[in-house]
Amino acid sequence: MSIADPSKAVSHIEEIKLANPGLGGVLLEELADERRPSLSDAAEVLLKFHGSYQQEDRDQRQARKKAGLERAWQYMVRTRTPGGRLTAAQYLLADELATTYANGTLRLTTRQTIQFHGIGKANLKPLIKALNERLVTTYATCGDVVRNVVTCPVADLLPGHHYDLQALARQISDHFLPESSAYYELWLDGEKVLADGKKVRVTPTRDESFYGPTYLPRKHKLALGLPHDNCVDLFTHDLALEAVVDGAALRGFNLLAGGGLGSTHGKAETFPRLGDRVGFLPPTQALAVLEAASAIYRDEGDRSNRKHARLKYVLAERGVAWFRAELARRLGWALGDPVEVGPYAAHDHLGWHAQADGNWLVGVWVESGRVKDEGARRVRSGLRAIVAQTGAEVRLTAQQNIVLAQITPADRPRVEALIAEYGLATQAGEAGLTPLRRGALACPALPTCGLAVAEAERYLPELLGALEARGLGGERVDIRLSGCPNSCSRPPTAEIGVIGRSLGRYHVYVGGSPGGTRLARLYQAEVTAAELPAVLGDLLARWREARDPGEAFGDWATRAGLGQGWHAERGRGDD
Ligand code: SRM
Repeated sequence: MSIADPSKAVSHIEEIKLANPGLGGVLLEELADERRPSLSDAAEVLLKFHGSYQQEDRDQRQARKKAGLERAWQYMVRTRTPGGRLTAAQYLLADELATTYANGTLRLTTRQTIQFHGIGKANLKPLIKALNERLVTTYATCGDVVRNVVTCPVADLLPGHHYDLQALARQISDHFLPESSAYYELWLDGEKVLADGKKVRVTPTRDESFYGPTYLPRKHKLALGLPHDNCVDLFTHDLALEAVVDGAALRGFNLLAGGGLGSTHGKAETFPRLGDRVGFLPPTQALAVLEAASAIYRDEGDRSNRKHARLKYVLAERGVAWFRAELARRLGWALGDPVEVGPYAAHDHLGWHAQADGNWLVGVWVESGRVKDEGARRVRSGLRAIVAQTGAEVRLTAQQNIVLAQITPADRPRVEALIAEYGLATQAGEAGLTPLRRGALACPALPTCGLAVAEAERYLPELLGALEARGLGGERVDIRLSGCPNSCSRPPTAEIGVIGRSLGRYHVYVGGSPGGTRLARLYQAEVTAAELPAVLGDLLARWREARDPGEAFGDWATRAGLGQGWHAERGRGDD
C-alpha cells in the first residue's frame, strides 16, 4: 500500500478532527459539563491537542470495579517548553501548581517538558490558565501536531559557541503552534497573554494556514542538536537539524528525517528507525526547510492506519532520494549533499560547569524525572529553595534532569550548601547516585499511563538496586526502561533497553551506542522481573571481563554480535 492511499478509509481520529473544526467542537461542551467526570472518545482526542490526556489511576481499577464504581478518572497536563527553558518565576509557579491542582509532584520528561499528573477535571482550566499567565503554554504538546521542540539545554551558555540553538528552538516551536483560537476560548476566556504580560482578546478562528482542518497524520517531533553533544537523541526524531560547526561558528545543518522509536509487539510492520541524512542547509533556511519537510508529512503520511502514520514509514517506503526530490520541488531549491560531522557523543549536563559569561550552571539529577520529596532526598523542596533564593534559570534536559543556570559566583557556595542540605545529587557519589543510576531513564508507566503493560518508573530503583548489590553500581551504562514498546524513555537507542511485554515481563535489547547513533537489538525476550537482575548482571559481568580499555557496553555488545534485530516473540536472541 502506498503511504497515503486514497482508496483506504481514513481513521476515526481523522473524522473526529474534521467534525470538530479547530480542535473545539464537542470538547468545549463536555468540559463545561461539570457532572461528567470523564470525556467522550472525541473530546478525549481533542483534549490532547490542548496539552492534556484523560488518564485514570490504574492502581484503583480493580477495587473500583468490584465496588461498582467508575474508574478513577484524572488528567495529565504537559507544558510546551522549547529547549526545556523556564524562568525562575515559571518554575516556581509550576511547583506551586503541582500542590494546588495536581498530585504534588512534577514530572520532567524526555522531551524537556513538565507533566502534571492526577488533576481533577475541574482543576484543568485553573491550572492551564495559571501557566499561560506566566507565558507557559500547553497548546500542541500532545496530538497530531509539531510537539515540543528539543535542543541541547546548555549549548548557548557554555564557552565555545557563537550560536543560539535555544532561540532557534523557540522560534520553530512558535512557528508551528496551531492558529485556532479554541485553545484561548476554552482555557483563557478568549484572551491571549503577550510577551510583556498584557492580555489581548483573540479573534475567533478555526482556520489553520499550515496544518489545515485535519492537522498532521500523527505526532511530529523536531529536534536541533550537536554531534559532539547529542543529548537530545537526534536520530530518533521525525525531523532533526544536525549542527555542522566550524570551530565556534555554525556553518549550517544536515537535515535528518524519518526517525522514530515506537513499535507494537508482534507486528513486524512497526519498528524503531533512525533518521536518514537528507542534505545540508544554511542556518537561515532552517524554518523554511522544516516547514516544507513537515508539509510532505502532512500531505503524504498515512491517515488510515495510525500505527503506520509517522514520517519514518514514508522514508522507509519511499526512500531518501524521493524525499530529497520532493523537498526540492516544494522549496524551489535543493539541499546540498550532507556534510561530514565529527564523532558523536552525548552528555547529561550534570554537575557544575562554568558559563561563557562567568556565571555557573549546575545539573541536578532527578530520578526518572520525578520531582518529589522522599526521605532524605528532598528534590522538590531543594530545587524550589535554590530557584527561589537565587533566581536561577531552569533548563530541563532530555535525560529527565534539571539544570539550574545563571548562578553568580557569589551565589555558588549558597547553592552548594542547599544541594547538600536537601540531599540532591549533581554527580555520582553524591546522595546515593551511582554511575549506573546516572545513565538510567524510565517512563511513567503505571499507574497513570493508559498504554503501560508493565511497571517502569516505580520498578527502576529496585532493578538498579539489585544490579548495585551485584557490585555493578560503578559502571557507566545507559539503561532505559519503558512500560511498553512505544518507547517513551528511548530504549531502542540505549546501550541496554528494557521494554515491557506484559505485567512483570520484559524484552531486553542491547547494543545502542552512547552517542545515540545505533539501534539496540533484541537479546532476550519474555524475561520476568525476578530474572532481570541476573540477565542484566551476567551481561554486564561478561562485558567487564571482555571489554577493550574504555569500550562502552553498547559497543562491546555490538562487537560481540549480541542480539537479533527488533521483533521476536519468544526465546533468546542469537548471541
Ligand atoms: Fe510517549 C504515548 C509519556 C516521550 C513515544 N507517551 C505516551 C503517553 C501520552 C500515553 C498515551 O498515549 O496515553 C504517555 C503518558 C504517560 C504518563 O502517564 O504521563 C507518554 N512520552 C511520555 C513521556 C512523559 C515519557 C517520559 O518518561 O518522559 C515523554 C513525554 C514527552 C513530551 O514531553 O512531549 C514521552 N514518547 C516519548 C518519546 C521520546 C521522545 O520523544 O524523545 C517517544 C519515542 C519517540 C517517538 O515518538 O517515536 C514516545 N509515546 C510514544 C508513543 C509511540 C508513538 C509512535 O508513533 O510510535 C506513544 C503512543 C502513541 O502515540 O499512540 C506515546
